[in-house]
Amino acid sequence: MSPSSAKRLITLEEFIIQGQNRFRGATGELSQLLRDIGLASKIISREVNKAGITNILGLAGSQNVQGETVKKLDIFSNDQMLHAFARSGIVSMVISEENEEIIRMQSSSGKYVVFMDPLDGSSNIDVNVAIGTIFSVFMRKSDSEDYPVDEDALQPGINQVAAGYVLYGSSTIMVYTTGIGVNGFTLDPSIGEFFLSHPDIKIPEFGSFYSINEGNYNGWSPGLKKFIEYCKEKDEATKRPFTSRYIGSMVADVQRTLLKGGIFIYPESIAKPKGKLRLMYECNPMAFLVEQAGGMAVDKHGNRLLEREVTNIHERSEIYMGSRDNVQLCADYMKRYRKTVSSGTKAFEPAEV
Ligand code: AHM
Ligand code: MG
Repeated sequence: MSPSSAKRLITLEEFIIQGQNRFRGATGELSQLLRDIGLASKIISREVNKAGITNILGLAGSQNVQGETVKKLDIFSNDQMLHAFARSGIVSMVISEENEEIIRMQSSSGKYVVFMDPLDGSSNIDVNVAIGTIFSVFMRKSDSEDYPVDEDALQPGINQVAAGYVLYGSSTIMVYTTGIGVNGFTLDPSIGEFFLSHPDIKIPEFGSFYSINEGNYNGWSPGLKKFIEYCKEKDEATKRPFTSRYIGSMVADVQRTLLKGGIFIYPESIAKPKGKLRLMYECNPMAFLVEQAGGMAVDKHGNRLLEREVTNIHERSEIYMGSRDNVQLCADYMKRYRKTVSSGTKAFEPAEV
């Protein structure tokens, strides 16, 4: 095979630089930030892959063979991401699932604010199930000469300038958007390089999968119950029953939904009136990705999730996201049934906590 006929592989670095060159006057700072995340995720991927063997070599909290204290993987991942953001001095604040407070970086002039869940689904580590890192990037509103203020972090999802995830699954894949489509890069661990493997991801308009924790069925709204019953009914014309798939690791469930279509739901319920997932570092970045791939993400009223006002950096939100047809149908069910019950005797209104 001549060199010219060999398939030309594009690395994450090259792709980021090509993207940057398309914008005249781009400073390259966002590109740097994405490269930093790429590097941190390679280090996390290496540790995640060692997790099983680490159990043999030393449990978290104990000392490993080099005499170092073994850290829990979610703490390790948090540290790696924070180091990455500290390195280039372009991030002024980080909000992490692992830290109650906003982390103010030394470079207070950095123009970006990053939200992250450094290792989502970490309860799945012990059973070798896929887990992931989620990130969401905003531009701060205050002047970079001043210290960043809390309001810089409290922005609606629509203001995100980049978002993505890294899935540590059967292979490690980084999927991100900067608002011009969604692209995925698979890590070749033998040379430590991410290559473009999923260019311009488009979610199917319809998919025959539904993904939700059905153990919580009794606490759902009547409309959601009806929608899930619809998914299970037999009807060849509409390809039902749909297939149920739920990993319980958001990054993995979203990755399948993006590639194969369908709907992923973590709803409000009687036990969890605001759902479980966090708006700023779980729901918003995934909503941005799915919209950029041509899909939809809404709240329980069918409103666009990215427009939700935020009052607390760690607040929770319900999420209904995926293929347009599936999400629209689910939203229609919830609206239709809400009307019926509210005009009747009893409306579903889970109590606020
Ligand atoms: P975590 O941030 O504590 O890991 O929890 C988030 C995870 C998501 O990855 C997943 O979608 C969800 O929790 C599953 O929750 P449940 O077990 O209630 O279905
Ligand atoms: Mg999480």
